[in-house]
Amino acid sequence: MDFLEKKETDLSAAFIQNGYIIQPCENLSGLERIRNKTVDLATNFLGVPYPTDTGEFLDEIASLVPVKKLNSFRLHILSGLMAESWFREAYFSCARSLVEALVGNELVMQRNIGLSIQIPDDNSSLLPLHSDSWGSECSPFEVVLWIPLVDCYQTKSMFILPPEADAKWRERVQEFAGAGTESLYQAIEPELEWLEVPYGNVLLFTPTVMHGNRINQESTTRWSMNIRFKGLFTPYSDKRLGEYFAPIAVRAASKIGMKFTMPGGFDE
Ligand SMILES: O=C(O)CCC(=O)C(=O)O
Ligand SMILES: [Fe+2]
Repeated sequence: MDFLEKKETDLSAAFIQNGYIIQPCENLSGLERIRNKTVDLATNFLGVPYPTDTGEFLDEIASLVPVKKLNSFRLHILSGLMAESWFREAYFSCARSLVEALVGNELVMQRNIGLSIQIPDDNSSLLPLHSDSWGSECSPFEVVLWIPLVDCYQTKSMFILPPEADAKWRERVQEFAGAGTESLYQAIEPELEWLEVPYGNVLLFTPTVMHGNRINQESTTRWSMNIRFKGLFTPYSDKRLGEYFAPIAVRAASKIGMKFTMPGGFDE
């Protein structure tokens, strides 16, 4: 039996086939609020006036931030965003129905935020080819909601190896154990996909397949955020409920069930 609605069935099939979905943001004003706050925090750090064109300001940030200051700049913005009480819900609202369709409607959300700022030609903040699920810390039930603050394409974006190719290459990874990740990357390179995600869109992907990024060879800086979600009642690995993940949507029957205790001394 499969009583999913047609729209959900189609989304599920595409997600399983491709390993990702890219679609328009479901709450553009929420996304704008996140981007404006990011720009606000960036201008505070740099001591420059708030720009008229926020997108261009982020794209051209390399002219204002030297690579050696990049990490403290990034951490300043991250902690400023995390301090905003509205941030998490706004982020989730960018793809709420998509996450509900593909993951479920009882959810936990990663407590930390990932923020990538990748300046052109900078090799200091790369995430080389990996699958989060190969280590024990990531549950294969997780999905990553990845949201760009600027147009992302080619090497300004990330790449993913579609599930079918991933399954094929996964069988062979031990052949590359000696030669290392770069040689594995070279082998899979013809089969991987660079994800084009213009500002105003969201990307949801499964971190079970190989993915990562390379040096940004485009002329402008990449800004993207990533936060993980999974079903509340899916298995937990090292990333614990309450520590790494926080519940964001718990339904009434689950609340009753989790509180329920059997009466004692009534054995009939
Ligand atoms: O943003 C990227 O380029 C990679 C992100 C990633 O690896 C992840 O979120 O698991
Ligand atoms: Fe990853």
